[in-house]
Order: sequence, then structure tokens, then C-alpha cells
Amino acid sequence: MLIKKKSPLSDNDVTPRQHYDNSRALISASRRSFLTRSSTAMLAAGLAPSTLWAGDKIADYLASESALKSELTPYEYVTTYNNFYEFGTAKGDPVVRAHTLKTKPWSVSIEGEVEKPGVYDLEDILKRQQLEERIYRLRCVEAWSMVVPWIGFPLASLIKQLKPTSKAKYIEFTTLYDPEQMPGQRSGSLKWPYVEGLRMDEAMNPLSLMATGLYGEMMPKQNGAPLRLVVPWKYGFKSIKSIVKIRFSETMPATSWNQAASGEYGFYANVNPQVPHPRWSQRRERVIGASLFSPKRNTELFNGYADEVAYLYKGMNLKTFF
Ligand SMILES: Nc1nc2c(c(=O)[nH]1)N[C@H]1C(S)=C(S)[C@@H](COP(=O)(O)O)O[C@H]1N2
Ligand SMILES: [Mo]
Repeated sequence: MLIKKKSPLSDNDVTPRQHYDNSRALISASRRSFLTRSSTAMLAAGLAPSTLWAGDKIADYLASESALKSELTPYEYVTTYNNFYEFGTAKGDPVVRAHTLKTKPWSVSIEGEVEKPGVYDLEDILKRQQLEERIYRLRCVEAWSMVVPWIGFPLASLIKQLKPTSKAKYIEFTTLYDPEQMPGQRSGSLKWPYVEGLRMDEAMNPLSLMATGLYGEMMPKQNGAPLRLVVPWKYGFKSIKSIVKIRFSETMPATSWNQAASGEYGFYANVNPQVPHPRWSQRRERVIGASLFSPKRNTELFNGYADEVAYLYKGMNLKTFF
């Protein structure tokens, strides 16, 4: 069933950041009832508890979210310390260079094993989604981390509307390719365009978010406007920015960092302190925005989201499938 609700964030209606705290309260209130209602409906439909959030899992997530509020990374860091190689490889490059990205109009091509392929205007996609706030930890494979209040909608909600066929086992995302707008694509720092992917059950997990904003505002360009993925239990490179194509496929997609160095960056890329990167440990993380003298944080299995996602990897060797 489609949720036909106008998105609370339209262009002429951007929440000024000084009002952020109020708007956040509103969004989270509607989100809470939304989550509760949808999970009850899924239970009523007899879906297996492993594929959805039972009531206690929602409670777990909401509890962890409220704990995260006190750890929010300041807006200034979230929007100036970025990885977005399309605009250069230094952390400070995207914020000064991403202004050349044209985010309007924006369309997303839906392809592959799906009943509703086609090129969709982002505005039309958003009209059918209920935006909500999600406060998530973001753990980069480079061993630093942030806590970001995203605005977005569950990837599962979009997938259900697009109706993948029974052959669809994976979902592949592609970033815009346009060296005029993305000057970093004139260099060979990666093979362009940037591609990422998930297994279908990972994509359907309620934590997988399509984000359109942060801190109550429209997504800044350097953070992947106008539409990016956020997968909080995986290393940051899975959370692909500025998405123009979503493809459903029977086979595992060839993803950018895995193609660039398959011994260093696996397809799964689940945050795991027990599996070191070949060139550094993953046991600890530098908290961006914290004092230089603060101790590092201990990295958690699945970035702290094990209760919500561990079932996806039951029986899999996480050292082999890193
Ligand atoms: N298209 C694209 N998406 C990308 C990247 C990139 O270089 N290009 N970098 C990834 C990495 S390594 C990280 S850690 C996150 C950083 O997101 P942020 O800048 O919003 O914190 O974006 C990910 N998504
Ligand atoms: Mo990253």
C-alpha cells in the first residue's frame, strides 16, 4: 500500500536550524507512532519476526536513539569533515567544492528485476514517502565516527512500492557520473561512477535509510544531496551519496571500494572490531568533534546495532565475509 502523504520537507519549507529542536520533536513523535503501527500490521500479516522489528526491537532502537542524542556530532563537523571523492580526497574538499552539483531537477532510474522500472522524478518518489528522523552512528572504515540526525525514509518502503521480482537477490546503487559537476571524477582516485550494493534482506531491514536531509534541513551537497543511502551497521563507504540509479539483480553487484581493493574492502563491510583492516586495527574509533585529549571509543560489533541486524548473518563467517 502506498503512503500518500506530502513530505514534511519541501523546498519552500525548510526548517531553519535554530528551530531544529522543536521540529525534531515533532518528526520523532510521528515517527514513533508510524513505526509502531507498521510493525503491528506486519505482525498481523503473519510475517516472520526475523524479517521485521518486533515491539521489543523498536523499544531497543528508540532507547539507543535517545542515548545517542547526547552524543550528536555538531552540525559544523558533520558538514565540513566529509568523504565524497567526487569532489576531492581531502576531508575539507567536498564542503568547498560541492556547490557545482545541480540537485534539481533530479531523477532516479529504477532498473533490473523489478515490476516498476522507469525513470522517476525524485519529487514523485518523495510524495509517496513519510519522512522521519533517525539518529545513527556513522563509523568510517578509516576508524573515525560521528553521530548524525538524518532525515529520510526506510529503503524497505521504496522497495515495496517498486515490487522487485522473485529473482531480485541484491540491490545496486549508483552515484551521478558527471565530471563537469563532480570535478573529482576527472581523477582516477576511484573507478567512476561510485557503485554500492546490499543483499535484498539487508536492504529490507528497517534500519536501512534513504536520507534526504540532516539536522532537520535538506541534505547539504557535501553529504550526498539530494538522496543518499545510510546503512548504520556497515562502514561508511556503503552509504552511497547522490544516487541516480537503483538496480535490482540476481547477482552480487561489483561495488567501488571492493573493486578498488578487494583484500581491504569486502562487499559486506559490517563494522566489526574483531576483523582488522589489513593496514590498521578496527578496535577503536576517533570521535569527530570530541576533544583531542578524549580517549578513543571502543568500536562495537555491527556498530552497536547487533540486536537489529545479527540475524542477517547467522551461520556466516564474518572473517571470510568481511
Ligand atoms: N558517491 C560517494 N558516496 C560516498 C563516498 C564517496 O566518496 N562517494 N564516501 C563514503 C564514505 S567513505 C563515507 S565515510 C561516507 C561519509 O559520509 P558523510 O560525508 O556524510 O559523513 O560517505 C560514503 N559515501
Ligand atoms: Mo568512509
